[in-house]
Amino acid sequence: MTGKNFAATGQLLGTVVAVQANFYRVQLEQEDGEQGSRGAEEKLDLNPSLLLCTRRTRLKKIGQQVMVGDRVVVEEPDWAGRRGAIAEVLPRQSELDRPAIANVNQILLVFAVADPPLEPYQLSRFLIKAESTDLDVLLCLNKSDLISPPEQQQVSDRLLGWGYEPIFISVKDGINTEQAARYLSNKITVIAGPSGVGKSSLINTLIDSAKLRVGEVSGKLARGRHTTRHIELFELPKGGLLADTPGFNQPDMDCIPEELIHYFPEARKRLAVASCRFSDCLHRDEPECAVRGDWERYEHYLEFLDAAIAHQTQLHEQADPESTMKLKSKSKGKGQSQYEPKLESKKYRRISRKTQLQDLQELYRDEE
Ligand SMILES: Nc1nc2c(ncn2[C@@H]2O[C@H](COP(=O)(O)OP(=O)(O)O)[C@@H](O)[C@H]2O)c(=O)[nH]1
Ligand SMILES: [Mg+2]
Ligand SMILES: [Zn+2]
Repeated sequence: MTGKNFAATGQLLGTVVAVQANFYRVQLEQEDGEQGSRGAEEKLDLNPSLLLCTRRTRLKKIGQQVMVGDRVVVEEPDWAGRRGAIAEVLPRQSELDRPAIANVNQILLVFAVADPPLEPYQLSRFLIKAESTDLDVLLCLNKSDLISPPEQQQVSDRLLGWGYEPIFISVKDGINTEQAARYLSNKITVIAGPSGVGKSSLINTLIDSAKLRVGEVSGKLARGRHTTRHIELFELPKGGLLADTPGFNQPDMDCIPEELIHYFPEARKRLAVASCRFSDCLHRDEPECAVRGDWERYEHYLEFLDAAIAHQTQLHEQADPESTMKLKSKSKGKGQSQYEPKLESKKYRRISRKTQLQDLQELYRDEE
């Protein structure tokens, strides 16, 4: 237990909750090993267990980065000036890329049932992106005050078919927000979803000190590709940390094409009881495929697969712009292994030639 470590070694342990230039804000752990939880009326700036820290030169020399979410050992605390130095970064349990946060336990996806309207395709994209992180995915549907109970039931049934059990909440009317909060305690959670669905409102309800601006279109301004986004973890009153992600608005389909299928719970269910004839099946028009079939999001799968393949192909072309030429002139003499990236994208291309059939299938579907 952390409390014992604290007593035995005299080490100060904490979690990096924000990075500002070369400074790290570190929330120290209480002696019982829990994150500090204090009265809601106490502002974060007055929090005595929050230290502004630098990174020890030794860490810089070994190239040890410090991320938001990292658990760190703090040395030489200056309690009056509330300063310290990060001497060590504990091994990470997980590492998210965008947003860059370590040790995240789960993703809380927030959508609204109305205003903005619930867009199945957009929701699907966010779900796939969330699933691709390998973290637990929690789905909250906000603004439930705007729809009737039968409408809510309809949405619920539909998403159950996708393999999800959403929590319907209303931040405005305080419906189920306590229930949602219980899922967050003592975990690091990243909140994601399109703008306007009530993410900032939810965070403000859960954490008084957060005071995020509601109705702010921060997403639009912060979406620029090279803008570094400020990431901050907010401490939940009952323990646990929560991060907003203004930059998570339009998830890219940058996953590995073969892995995409595993991000669909419906397909996972099918693959648990049957296998495709070919181990490298992409579940399009291959014979004896266990996945292809009559499930709602199969169309989404096909579209996302095309996007993922396009992304992969582009990556390989960037890595080796003259690959087509090289492959032609050298493939006779030398071993093929060095052209693997090229061959891989060629593999996808060969399959995607069959998209004609797929286009037909889509036409049929459109006509139905
Ligand atoms: N009707 C209704 N409106 C809400 C609810 N929660 C938030 N809103 C409104 O939705 C708008 C966007 O909220 P905001 O928290 O800024 O969304 P964000 O962009 O996801 O952070 C604001 O005008 C909020 O007042 C809710 O439960 N019901
Ligand atoms: Mg917001
Ligand atoms: Zn298959």
